[in-house]
Amino acid sequence: MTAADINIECEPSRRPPSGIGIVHLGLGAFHRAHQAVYLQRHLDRTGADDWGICSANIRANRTLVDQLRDGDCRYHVAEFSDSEHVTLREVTALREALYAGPDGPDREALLARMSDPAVHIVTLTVTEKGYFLSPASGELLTDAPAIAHDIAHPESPDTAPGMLLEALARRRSAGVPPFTVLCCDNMPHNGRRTRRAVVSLARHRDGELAEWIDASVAFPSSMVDRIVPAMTDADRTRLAGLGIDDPAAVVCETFSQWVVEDDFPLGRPDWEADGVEMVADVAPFETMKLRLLNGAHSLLAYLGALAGIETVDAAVARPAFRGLLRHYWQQEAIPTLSLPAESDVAAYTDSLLARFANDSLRHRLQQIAMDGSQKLPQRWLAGGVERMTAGDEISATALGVAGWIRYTAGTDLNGQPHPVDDPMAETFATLHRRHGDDPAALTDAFLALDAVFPVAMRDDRLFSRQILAALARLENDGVESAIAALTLNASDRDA
Ligand code: NAI
Ligand code: CS2
Repeated sequence: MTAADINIECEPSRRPPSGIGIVHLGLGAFHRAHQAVYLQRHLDRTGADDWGICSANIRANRTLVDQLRDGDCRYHVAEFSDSEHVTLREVTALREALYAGPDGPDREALLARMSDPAVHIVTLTVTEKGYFLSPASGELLTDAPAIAHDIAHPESPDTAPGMLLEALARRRSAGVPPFTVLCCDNMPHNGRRTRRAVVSLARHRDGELAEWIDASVAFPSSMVDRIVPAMTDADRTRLAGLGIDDPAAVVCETFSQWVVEDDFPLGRPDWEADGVEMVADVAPFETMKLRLLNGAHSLLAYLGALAGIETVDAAVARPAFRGLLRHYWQQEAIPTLSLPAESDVAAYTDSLLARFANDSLRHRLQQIAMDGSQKLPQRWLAGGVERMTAGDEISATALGVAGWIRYTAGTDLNGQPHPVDDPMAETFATLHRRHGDDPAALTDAFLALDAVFPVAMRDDRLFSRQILAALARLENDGVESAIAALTLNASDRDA
Protein backbone atom coordinates (compact mmCIF):
# COMPACT_ATOMS: atom_id res chain seq x y z
CA MET A 1 0.00 0.00 0.00
CA THR A 2 1.50 3.38 -1.02
CA ALA A 3 0.65 6.78 0.38
CA ALA A 4 -1.57 7.25 -2.68
CA ASP A 5 -3.81 4.45 -1.47
CA ILE A 6 -4.40 6.07 1.94
CA ASN A 7 -7.17 8.70 2.09
CA ILE A 8 -7.20 10.82 5.27
CA GLU A 9 -10.54 12.37 6.38
CA CYS A 10 -10.44 14.28 9.68
CA GLU A 11 -10.94 17.89 10.70
CA PRO A 12 -9.90 18.15 14.34
CA SER A 13 -10.62 21.89 14.36
CA ARG A 14 -14.43 21.58 14.10
CA ARG A 15 -15.21 20.56 17.68
CA PRO A 16 -17.99 22.60 19.38
CA PRO A 17 -17.75 22.74 23.22
CA SER A 18 -20.09 20.09 24.71
CA GLY A 19 -23.51 19.79 23.02
CA ILE A 20 -24.58 16.27 24.01
CA GLY A 21 -27.93 15.46 22.39
CA ILE A 22 -27.55 11.68 22.07
CA VAL A 23 -26.69 9.00 24.64
CA HIS A 24 -25.50 5.61 23.33
CA LEU A 25 -25.55 2.33 25.27
CA GLY A 26 -23.02 -0.30 24.13
CA LEU A 27 -19.72 1.36 23.25
CA GLY A 28 -18.61 -1.48 20.98
CA ALA A 29 -16.81 -1.55 17.63
CA PHE A 30 -19.98 -1.21 15.58
CA HIS A 31 -21.18 1.96 17.31
CA ARG A 32 -17.79 3.59 16.74
CA ALA A 33 -17.74 2.67 13.03
CA HIS A 34 -21.40 3.31 12.21
CA GLN A 35 -23.69 5.65 14.18
CA ALA A 36 -20.77 7.80 15.41
CA VAL A 37 -19.46 8.17 11.84
CA TYR A 38 -22.85 9.37 10.57
CA LEU A 39 -22.93 11.91 13.42
CA GLN A 40 -19.37 12.96 12.61
CA ARG A 41 -20.38 13.64 9.02
CA HIS A 42 -23.34 15.61 10.34
CA LEU A 43 -21.20 17.69 12.69
CA ASP A 44 -18.57 18.26 9.99
CA ARG A 45 -21.24 19.39 7.50
CA THR A 46 -23.31 21.60 9.82
CA GLY A 47 -20.94 22.63 12.60
CA ALA A 48 -23.97 22.00 14.84
CA ASP A 49 -23.19 21.63 18.55
CA ASP A 50 -26.29 19.90 19.86
CA TRP A 51 -25.86 16.35 18.56
CA GLY A 52 -22.67 15.27 20.29
CA ILE A 53 -22.72 11.76 21.80
CA CYS A 54 -22.24 10.44 25.32
CA SER A 55 -21.36 6.74 24.92
CA ALA A 56 -21.44 4.22 27.73
CA ASN A 57 -20.61 0.63 28.42
CA ILE A 58 -23.01 -0.81 30.98
CA ARG A 59 -21.64 -4.33 31.21
CA ALA A 60 -17.99 -4.79 30.25
CA ASN A 61 -14.88 -3.19 28.82
CA ARG A 62 -14.01 -0.43 31.25
CA THR A 63 -10.54 -0.32 29.69
CA LEU A 64 -11.91 1.02 26.41
CA VAL A 65 -13.72 3.82 28.26
CA ASP A 66 -10.47 4.75 30.05
CA GLN A 67 -8.55 4.66 26.76
CA LEU A 68 -11.10 6.94 25.10
CA ARG A 69 -10.99 9.35 27.98
CA ASP A 70 -7.19 9.42 27.83
CA GLY A 71 -7.57 10.40 24.17
CA ASP A 72 -10.16 13.15 24.79
CA CYS A 73 -12.78 10.72 23.38
CA ARG A 74 -11.27 10.98 19.89
CA TYR A 75 -10.54 7.83 17.91
CA HIS A 76 -9.91 6.60 14.37
CA VAL A 77 -11.90 4.53 11.90
CA ALA A 78 -10.03 2.73 9.12
CA GLU A 79 -12.40 1.97 6.24
CA PHE A 80 -10.90 -0.65 3.93
CA SER A 81 -12.36 -1.05 0.44
CA ASP A 82 -9.74 -3.78 -0.10
CA SER A 83 -6.28 -4.55 1.28
CA GLU A 84 -4.83 -1.82 -0.95
CA HIS A 85 -7.17 1.10 -0.27
CA VAL A 86 -8.12 2.64 3.08
CA THR A 87 -9.81 5.82 4.26
CA LEU A 88 -8.65 6.95 7.71
CA ARG A 89 -11.18 9.05 9.55
CA GLU A 90 -10.84 10.75 12.93
CA VAL A 91 -14.08 10.82 14.93
CA THR A 92 -14.64 13.63 17.42
CA ALA A 93 -18.44 13.22 17.76
CA LEU A 94 -18.05 11.41 21.11
CA ARG A 95 -18.09 14.02 23.85
CA GLU A 96 -18.21 11.75 26.86
CA ALA A 97 -17.37 8.11 27.58
CA LEU A 98 -18.80 6.40 30.66
CA TYR A 99 -18.42 3.04 32.31
CA ALA A 100 -21.65 2.21 34.10
CA GLY A 101 -21.17 -1.54 34.63
CA PRO A 102 -22.31 -3.15 37.91
CA ASP A 103 -18.79 -2.49 39.22
CA GLY A 104 -18.52 0.88 37.50
CA PRO A 105 -18.30 4.46 38.88
CA ASP A 106 -20.54 6.11 36.28
CA ARG A 107 -24.00 4.59 36.64
CA GLU A 108 -25.42 7.70 38.32
CA ALA A 109 -23.64 9.98 35.83
CA LEU A 110 -25.16 8.00 32.97
CA LEU A 111 -28.69 8.13 34.41
CA ALA A 112 -28.26 11.86 35.02
CA ARG A 113 -27.10 12.36 31.43
CA MET A 114 -30.09 10.35 30.13
CA SER A 115 -32.41 12.51 32.27
CA ASP A 116 -30.93 15.73 30.85
CA PRO A 117 -33.63 17.59 28.78
CA ALA A 118 -30.95 18.30 26.11
CA VAL A 119 -30.72 14.57 25.42
CA HIS A 120 -33.33 13.80 22.77
CA ILE A 121 -32.26 10.36 21.53
CA VAL A 122 -30.87 7.20 23.13
CA THR A 123 -29.31 4.71 20.69
CA LEU A 124 -28.28 1.15 21.53
CA THR A 125 -25.93 -1.60 20.32
CA VAL A 126 -25.90 -4.02 23.22
CA THR A 127 -26.08 -7.22 21.07
CA GLU A 128 -29.17 -9.33 20.49
CA LYS A 129 -28.92 -10.83 24.01
CA GLY A 130 -28.77 -7.40 25.74
CA TYR A 131 -32.59 -7.01 25.63
CA PHE A 132 -33.25 -10.22 27.59
CA LEU A 133 -36.08 -11.27 25.32
CA SER A 134 -36.78 -14.88 24.35
CA PRO A 135 -35.50 -15.04 20.73
CA ALA A 136 -38.48 -17.14 19.58
CA SER A 137 -41.40 -15.64 21.57
CA GLY A 138 -40.07 -12.14 22.31
CA GLU A 139 -41.15 -12.44 25.97
CA LEU A 140 -39.01 -10.69 28.62
CA LEU A 141 -36.80 -13.24 30.39
CA THR A 142 -37.84 -12.36 33.95
CA ASP A 143 -35.90 -15.33 35.34
CA ALA A 144 -32.61 -14.02 33.92
CA PRO A 145 -30.50 -12.92 36.95
CA ALA A 146 -29.81 -9.45 35.53
CA ILE A 147 -33.51 -8.80 34.89
CA ALA A 148 -34.43 -10.20 38.31
CA HIS A 149 -31.89 -7.74 39.74
CA ASP A 150 -33.48 -4.82 37.87
CA ILE A 151 -36.96 -5.83 39.05
CA ALA A 152 -35.68 -5.87 42.64
CA HIS A 153 -33.49 -2.73 42.31
CA PRO A 154 -35.09 -0.54 39.59
CA GLU A 155 -33.17 2.61 40.64
CA SER A 156 -29.76 0.99 40.09
CA PRO A 157 -30.26 -1.09 36.94
CA ASP A 158 -27.73 -3.45 35.37
CA THR A 159 -29.43 -4.01 32.02
CA ALA A 160 -30.15 -1.82 29.00
CA PRO A 161 -33.96 -2.13 29.42
CA GLY A 162 -33.44 -1.26 33.10
CA MET A 163 -31.36 1.84 32.26
CA LEU A 164 -33.97 3.04 29.77
CA LEU A 165 -36.76 2.44 32.27
CA GLU A 166 -35.08 4.25 35.17
CA ALA A 167 -34.12 7.25 33.02
CA LEU A 168 -37.66 7.49 31.60
CA ALA A 169 -39.11 7.27 35.11
CA ARG A 170 -36.87 10.13 36.22
CA ARG A 171 -37.86 12.26 33.21
CA ARG A 172 -41.54 11.60 33.86
CA SER A 173 -41.33 12.61 37.49
CA ALA A 174 -39.32 15.73 36.52
CA GLY A 175 -41.86 16.66 33.84
CA VAL A 176 -39.21 16.27 31.09
CA PRO A 177 -40.54 14.82 27.81
CA PRO A 178 -39.21 11.30 27.00
CA PHE A 179 -36.25 10.77 24.69
CA THR A 180 -36.65 8.66 21.55
CA VAL A 181 -35.18 5.14 21.82
CA LEU A 182 -33.37 4.01 18.65
CA CYS A 183 -32.24 0.39 18.65
CA CYS A 184 -29.30 -0.35 16.32
CA ASP A 185 -29.00 -4.07 16.94
CA ASN A 186 -29.61 -6.88 14.41
CA MET A 187 -33.08 -7.88 15.54
CA PRO A 188 -36.35 -8.06 13.60
CA HIS A 189 -38.66 -5.07 14.32
CA ASN A 190 -35.91 -3.94 16.70
CA GLY A 191 -37.84 -0.83 17.84
CA ARG A 192 -40.91 -2.87 18.74
CA ARG A 193 -38.78 -5.46 20.57
CA THR A 194 -37.00 -2.77 22.59
CA ARG A 195 -40.36 -1.26 23.51
CA ARG A 196 -41.54 -4.69 24.64
CA ALA A 197 -38.49 -5.20 26.86
CA VAL A 198 -38.86 -1.79 28.54
CA VAL A 199 -42.67 -1.84 28.94
CA SER A 200 -42.65 -5.45 30.20
CA LEU A 201 -40.02 -4.53 32.79
CA ALA A 202 -41.98 -1.39 33.75
CA ARG A 203 -45.05 -3.53 34.48
CA HIS A 204 -43.07 -5.14 37.33
CA ARG A 205 -42.51 -1.66 38.78
CA ASP A 206 -45.55 0.54 38.14
CA GLY A 207 -48.47 -0.15 35.78
CA GLU A 208 -49.10 3.55 35.12
CA LEU A 209 -45.46 4.14 34.27
CA ALA A 210 -45.68 1.20 31.86
CA GLU A 211 -48.76 2.70 30.20
CA TRP A 212 -47.09 6.11 29.99
CA ILE A 213 -44.02 4.64 28.30
CA ASP A 214 -46.14 2.59 25.91
CA ALA A 215 -48.23 5.64 25.01
CA SER A 216 -45.67 8.41 24.87
CA VAL A 217 -42.20 7.04 24.09
CA ALA A 218 -41.13 6.58 20.45
CA PHE A 219 -39.19 3.40 19.60
CA PRO A 220 -38.49 3.67 15.87
CA SER A 221 -36.96 0.63 14.18
CA SER A 222 -33.78 0.77 12.14
CA MET A 223 -31.82 -1.43 9.77
CA VAL A 224 -28.09 -1.11 10.31
CA ASP A 225 -25.39 -2.45 8.03
CA ARG A 226 -21.60 -2.15 8.00
CA ILE A 227 -19.21 -5.07 8.54
CA VAL A 228 -17.06 -4.18 11.55
CA PRO A 229 -14.91 -7.09 12.77
CA ALA A 230 -13.59 -7.19 16.34
CA MET A 231 -10.15 -5.54 16.47
CA THR A 232 -7.14 -7.85 16.76
CA ASP A 233 -3.52 -7.10 17.64
CA ALA A 234 -2.71 -7.70 13.96
CA ASP A 235 -5.14 -4.90 13.06
CA ARG A 236 -3.51 -2.56 15.57
CA THR A 237 -0.09 -3.34 14.12
CA ARG A 238 -1.46 -2.72 10.63
CA LEU A 239 -2.84 0.67 11.68
CA ALA A 240 0.39 1.56 13.46
CA GLY A 241 2.05 0.96 10.08
CA LEU A 242 -0.29 3.67 8.72
CA GLY A 243 0.73 6.05 11.50
CA ILE A 244 -2.33 5.37 13.67
CA ASP A 245 -1.42 4.50 17.25
CA ASP A 246 -4.91 4.49 18.77
CA PRO A 247 -6.16 1.81 21.21
CA ALA A 248 -9.79 2.78 20.48
CA ALA A 249 -9.46 2.58 16.69
CA VAL A 250 -11.72 0.32 14.62
CA VAL A 251 -11.42 -1.31 11.21
CA CYS A 252 -14.40 -1.76 8.88
CA GLU A 253 -15.49 -1.97 5.26
CA THR A 254 -16.30 1.16 3.22
CA PHE A 255 -19.92 0.08 2.68
CA SER A 256 -22.40 1.54 5.19
CA GLN A 257 -26.20 1.72 5.38
CA TRP A 258 -28.65 3.01 7.99
CA VAL A 259 -32.38 2.92 7.28
CA VAL A 260 -34.43 4.52 10.04
CA GLU A 261 -38.16 4.78 10.71
CA ASP A 262 -38.92 8.49 10.94
CA ASP A 263 -40.47 8.79 14.40
CA PHE A 264 -38.58 11.32 16.55
CA PRO A 265 -41.06 13.46 18.56
CA LEU A 266 -38.26 15.42 20.24
CA GLY A 267 -36.44 16.03 16.99
CA ARG A 268 -33.35 14.55 15.33
CA PRO A 269 -30.40 15.62 13.19
CA ASP A 270 -31.29 16.21 9.50
CA TRP A 271 -28.91 13.31 8.79
CA GLU A 272 -30.48 12.42 5.44
CA ALA A 273 -27.78 14.66 3.97
CA ASP A 274 -25.20 12.49 5.70
CA GLY A 275 -26.45 9.26 4.16
CA VAL A 276 -29.13 8.07 6.60
CA GLU A 277 -32.28 6.81 4.80
CA MET A 278 -35.45 7.92 6.58
CA VAL A 279 -38.49 5.75 5.77
CA ALA A 280 -42.02 5.11 7.02
CA ASP A 281 -41.54 1.31 7.18
CA VAL A 282 -38.17 -0.30 7.85
CA ALA A 283 -39.40 -3.92 7.88
CA PRO A 284 -38.69 -4.80 4.21
CA PHE A 285 -35.11 -3.51 4.55
CA GLU A 286 -34.55 -5.23 7.90
CA THR A 287 -35.90 -8.60 6.77
CA MET A 288 -33.90 -8.52 3.55
CA LYS A 289 -30.67 -7.71 5.36
CA LEU A 290 -31.20 -10.15 8.26
CA ARG A 291 -32.13 -13.08 6.01
CA LEU A 292 -29.74 -12.45 3.10
CA LEU A 293 -26.61 -10.93 4.68
CA ASN A 294 -26.79 -12.22 8.25
CA GLY A 295 -28.36 -15.52 7.22
CA ALA A 296 -25.44 -16.11 4.84
CA HIS A 297 -22.91 -15.00 7.49
CA SER A 298 -24.23 -17.63 9.91
CA LEU A 299 -24.12 -20.39 7.26
CA LEU A 300 -20.48 -19.52 6.57
CA ALA A 301 -19.73 -19.23 10.29
CA TYR A 302 -20.81 -22.73 11.36
CA LEU A 303 -20.00 -24.73 8.24
CA GLY A 304 -16.77 -22.79 7.60
CA ALA A 305 -15.58 -23.19 11.20
CA LEU A 306 -16.35 -26.94 11.11
CA ALA A 307 -14.16 -27.17 8.01
CA GLY A 308 -11.35 -25.38 9.91
CA ILE A 309 -11.70 -22.13 7.91
CA GLU A 310 -11.00 -18.95 9.88
CA THR A 311 -12.41 -15.96 8.02
CA VAL A 312 -15.39 -14.97 5.85
CA ASP A 313 -13.24 -14.11 2.83
CA ALA A 314 -11.46 -17.47 3.02
CA ALA A 315 -14.82 -19.27 3.09
CA VAL A 316 -16.31 -17.45 0.09
CA ALA A 317 -13.07 -18.02 -1.83
CA ARG A 318 -14.27 -21.65 -2.07
CA PRO A 319 -16.79 -22.37 -4.87
CA ALA A 320 -18.70 -24.84 -2.67
CA PHE A 321 -19.50 -22.12 -0.11
CA ARG A 322 -20.48 -19.62 -2.80
CA GLY A 323 -22.74 -22.33 -4.25
CA LEU A 324 -24.28 -22.89 -0.84
CA LEU A 325 -25.06 -19.17 -0.45
CA ARG A 326 -26.56 -18.95 -3.94
CA HIS A 327 -28.72 -21.96 -3.22
CA TYR A 328 -29.87 -20.65 0.18
CA TRP A 329 -30.66 -17.20 -1.26
CA GLN A 330 -32.45 -18.43 -4.40
CA GLN A 331 -34.35 -21.41 -2.99
CA GLU A 332 -35.06 -20.45 0.57
CA ALA A 333 -34.52 -16.81 1.62
CA ILE A 334 -35.46 -14.58 -1.32
CA PRO A 335 -38.88 -16.26 -1.85
CA THR A 336 -39.83 -15.18 1.69
CA LEU A 337 -39.10 -11.48 1.15
CA SER A 338 -41.38 -8.57 0.27
CA LEU A 339 -38.57 -6.51 -1.16
CA PRO A 340 -38.11 -2.77 -0.59
CA ALA A 341 -39.34 -0.74 -3.58
CA GLU A 342 -36.78 -0.37 -6.38
CA SER A 343 -34.45 -2.94 -4.83
CA ASP A 344 -32.55 -5.26 -7.19
CA VAL A 345 -32.08 -8.46 -5.20
CA ALA A 346 -29.68 -10.06 -7.71
CA ALA A 347 -27.41 -7.01 -7.54
CA TYR A 348 -27.77 -7.06 -3.74
CA THR A 349 -26.62 -10.67 -3.39
CA ASP A 350 -23.76 -10.03 -5.85
CA SER A 351 -22.68 -7.09 -3.68
CA LEU A 352 -22.84 -9.32 -0.58
CA LEU A 353 -20.44 -11.81 -2.15
CA ALA A 354 -18.10 -8.94 -3.05
CA ARG A 355 -18.27 -7.53 0.49
CA PHE A 356 -17.65 -11.01 1.97
CA ALA A 357 -14.61 -11.40 -0.30
CA ASN A 358 -12.97 -8.26 1.14
CA ASP A 359 -9.82 -9.88 2.57
CA SER A 360 -8.68 -6.70 4.33
CA LEU A 361 -11.34 -7.22 7.02
CA ARG A 362 -10.18 -10.62 8.26
CA HIS A 363 -13.68 -11.11 9.68
CA ARG A 364 -13.42 -14.20 11.88
CA LEU A 365 -16.13 -16.82 11.55
CA GLN A 366 -15.80 -17.42 15.30
CA GLN A 367 -17.08 -13.89 15.99
CA ILE A 368 -20.16 -14.43 13.82
CA ALA A 369 -20.73 -17.88 15.35
CA MET A 370 -21.31 -16.26 18.77
CA ASP A 371 -24.86 -16.17 20.23
CA GLY A 372 -26.47 -18.50 17.66
CA SER A 373 -29.49 -19.00 19.93
CA GLN A 374 -30.11 -15.23 19.72
CA LYS A 375 -29.37 -14.82 16.01
CA LEU A 376 -30.72 -17.84 14.14
CA PRO A 377 -34.47 -17.25 14.80
CA GLN A 378 -34.43 -14.07 12.68
CA ARG A 379 -31.68 -15.17 10.28
CA TRP A 380 -32.91 -18.64 9.21
CA LEU A 381 -35.87 -19.91 11.19
CA ALA A 382 -38.59 -17.28 10.68
CA GLY A 383 -38.16 -17.48 6.90
CA GLY A 384 -37.78 -21.26 7.11
CA VAL A 385 -41.16 -21.67 8.78
CA GLU A 386 -42.78 -19.53 6.09
CA ARG A 387 -41.30 -21.83 3.41
CA MET A 388 -42.36 -24.92 5.28
CA THR A 389 -45.89 -23.62 5.74
CA ALA A 390 -45.95 -23.01 1.98
CA GLY A 391 -45.06 -26.69 1.52
CA ASP A 392 -41.49 -26.07 0.36
CA GLU A 393 -38.47 -27.84 1.75
CA ILE A 394 -35.53 -25.97 3.24
CA SER A 395 -32.51 -28.25 2.91
CA ALA A 396 -29.90 -25.45 3.08
CA THR A 397 -31.39 -24.27 6.38
CA ALA A 398 -31.41 -27.89 7.58
CA LEU A 399 -27.70 -28.15 6.70
CA GLY A 400 -27.09 -24.86 8.54
CA VAL A 401 -28.91 -26.12 11.64
CA ALA A 402 -26.93 -29.39 11.49
CA GLY A 403 -23.74 -27.32 11.27
CA TRP A 404 -24.79 -25.21 14.24
CA ILE A 405 -25.69 -28.24 16.37
CA ARG A 406 -22.31 -29.83 15.53
CA TYR A 407 -20.50 -26.53 16.17
CA THR A 408 -22.01 -26.29 19.69
CA ALA A 409 -20.24 -29.54 20.57
CA GLY A 410 -17.13 -27.32 20.93
CA THR A 411 -14.88 -28.95 18.31
CA ASP A 412 -14.56 -28.75 14.53
CA LEU A 413 -14.58 -31.80 12.26
CA ASN A 414 -10.81 -32.20 12.73
CA GLY A 415 -11.28 -32.34 16.49
CA GLN A 416 -9.89 -28.83 17.04
CA PRO A 417 -11.62 -27.22 20.07
CA HIS A 418 -13.31 -23.81 19.90
CA PRO A 419 -15.21 -21.83 22.55
CA VAL A 420 -19.02 -21.90 22.37
CA ASP A 421 -19.99 -18.33 23.27
CA ASP A 422 -23.78 -18.26 23.77
CA PRO A 423 -26.17 -17.48 26.66
CA MET A 424 -27.41 -21.11 26.20
CA ALA A 425 -23.93 -22.71 26.07
CA GLU A 426 -24.55 -24.71 29.25
CA THR A 427 -27.80 -26.11 27.86
CA PHE A 428 -25.99 -27.16 24.67
CA ALA A 429 -23.22 -28.84 26.67
CA THR A 430 -25.84 -30.78 28.64
CA LEU A 431 -27.60 -31.91 25.45
CA HIS A 432 -24.32 -33.06 23.90
CA ARG A 433 -23.37 -34.91 27.09
CA ARG A 434 -26.79 -36.57 27.21
CA HIS A 435 -27.33 -37.36 23.50
CA GLY A 436 -23.89 -36.93 21.93
CA ASP A 437 -23.78 -40.51 20.66
CA ASP A 438 -27.38 -40.55 19.39
CA PRO A 439 -27.76 -37.96 16.57
CA ALA A 440 -31.52 -38.52 16.26
CA ALA A 441 -32.09 -37.84 19.97
CA LEU A 442 -29.67 -34.90 19.81
CA THR A 443 -31.53 -33.40 16.85
CA ASP A 444 -34.89 -33.77 18.56
CA ALA A 445 -33.48 -32.30 21.77
CA PHE A 446 -32.22 -29.20 19.94
CA LEU A 447 -35.46 -28.80 17.97
CA ALA A 448 -37.31 -28.95 21.29
CA LEU A 449 -35.53 -25.76 22.45
CA ASP A 450 -38.60 -23.54 22.21
CA ALA A 451 -36.53 -20.46 23.05
CA VAL A 452 -34.97 -20.95 19.61
CA PHE A 453 -37.14 -23.12 17.34
CA PRO A 454 -40.75 -22.39 16.40
CA VAL A 455 -43.11 -25.29 17.17
CA ALA A 456 -43.83 -25.83 13.46
CA MET A 457 -40.17 -26.68 12.92
CA ARG A 458 -39.95 -29.01 15.89
CA ASP A 459 -42.85 -31.09 14.61
CA ASP A 460 -41.77 -31.20 10.95
CA ARG A 461 -40.47 -34.75 10.34
CA LEU A 462 -38.95 -33.94 6.93
CA PHE A 463 -36.94 -31.11 8.52
CA SER A 464 -35.56 -33.26 11.32
CA ARG A 465 -34.74 -36.05 8.85
CA GLN A 466 -32.85 -33.54 6.69
CA ILE A 467 -30.90 -32.31 9.73
CA LEU A 468 -30.06 -35.88 10.71
CA ALA A 469 -28.88 -36.72 7.17
CA ALA A 470 -26.79 -33.55 7.06
CA LEU A 471 -25.21 -34.32 10.47
CA ALA A 472 -24.19 -37.76 9.18
CA ARG A 473 -22.73 -36.33 5.97
CA LEU A 474 -20.78 -33.66 7.87
CA GLU A 475 -19.33 -36.26 10.21
CA ASN A 476 -18.59 -38.89 7.57
CA ASP A 477 -17.75 -36.92 4.43
CA GLY A 478 -17.04 -33.35 5.55
CA VAL A 479 -18.55 -29.96 4.83
CA GLU A 480 -17.97 -29.61 1.10
CA SER A 481 -19.53 -32.99 0.28
CA ALA A 482 -22.50 -32.12 2.51
CA ILE A 483 -22.91 -28.92 0.48
CA ALA A 484 -22.47 -30.85 -2.78
CA ALA A 485 -25.21 -33.29 -1.71
CA LEU A 486 -27.51 -30.35 -1.04
CA THR A 487 -27.19 -28.74 -4.45
CA LEU A 488 -27.24 -32.17 -6.15
CA ASN A 489 -30.52 -33.07 -4.47
CA ALA A 490 -31.90 -29.68 -5.46
CA SER A 491 -30.97 -30.15 -9.12
CA ASP A 492 -32.41 -33.73 -8.98
CA ARG A 493 -35.61 -32.37 -7.49
CA ASP A 494 -35.79 -29.60 -10.13
CA ALA A 495 -34.85 -32.02 -12.99
P1 NAI B 1 -18.65 -5.51 20.41
O1 NAI B 1 -18.33 -6.81 21.02
O2 NAI B 1 -17.55 -4.64 19.94
O3 NAI B 1 -19.54 -4.64 21.41
C1 NAI B 1 -20.64 -5.20 22.03
C2 NAI B 1 -21.20 -4.13 22.95
O4 NAI B 1 -22.36 -4.65 23.59
C3 NAI B 1 -20.22 -3.77 24.08
O5 NAI B 1 -20.36 -2.42 24.36
C4 NAI B 1 -20.71 -4.61 25.26
O6 NAI B 1 -20.40 -4.04 26.51
C5 NAI B 1 -22.22 -4.56 24.99
N1 NAI B 1 -22.95 -5.69 25.56
C6 NAI B 1 -22.79 -7.00 25.30
N2 NAI B 1 -23.69 -7.73 25.99
C7 NAI B 1 -24.44 -6.84 26.70
C8 NAI B 1 -25.52 -6.96 27.61
N3 NAI B 1 -26.00 -8.15 27.95
N4 NAI B 1 -26.03 -5.83 28.15
C9 NAI B 1 -25.52 -4.62 27.84
N5 NAI B 1 -24.49 -4.43 26.99
C10 NAI B 1 -23.96 -5.53 26.42
O7 NAI B 1 -19.65 -5.86 19.21
P2 NAI B 1 -20.10 -4.89 18.01
O8 NAI B 1 -19.33 -5.23 16.82
O9 NAI B 1 -20.13 -3.50 18.48
O10 NAI B 1 -21.61 -5.41 17.75
C11 NAI B 1 -22.63 -5.12 18.68
C12 NAI B 1 -23.97 -5.28 18.00
O11 NAI B 1 -24.07 -4.36 16.93
C13 NAI B 1 -24.18 -6.65 17.34
O12 NAI B 1 -24.61 -7.61 18.25
C14 NAI B 1 -25.24 -6.33 16.31
O13 NAI B 1 -26.52 -6.35 16.87
C15 NAI B 1 -24.89 -4.89 15.92
N6 NAI B 1 -24.18 -4.86 14.64
C16 NAI B 1 -22.85 -5.17 14.54
C17 NAI B 1 -22.23 -5.13 13.29
C18 NAI B 1 -20.80 -5.55 13.11
O14 NAI B 1 -20.40 -5.83 11.97
N7 NAI B 1 -20.00 -5.60 14.15
C19 NAI B 1 -22.96 -4.71 12.12
C20 NAI B 1 -24.37 -4.48 12.31
C21 NAI B 1 -24.95 -4.53 13.55
C1 CS2 C 1 -22.47 -10.56 11.79
C2 CS2 C 1 -22.96 -9.13 11.82
O1 CS2 C 1 -21.42 -11.04 13.86
C3 CS2 C 1 -22.43 -11.18 13.17
O2 CS2 C 1 -23.39 -11.80 13.57
O3 CS2 C 1 -23.31 -11.29 10.93
O4 CS2 C 1 -22.35 -8.41 12.83
C4 CS2 C 1 -22.70 -8.47 10.47
O5 CS2 C 1 -21.31 -8.26 10.30
C5 CS2 C 1 -23.43 -7.17 10.35
O6 CS2 C 1 -24.77 -7.31 10.62
C6 CS2 C 1 -23.20 -6.49 9.02
O7 CS2 C 1 -23.97 -5.33 8.94
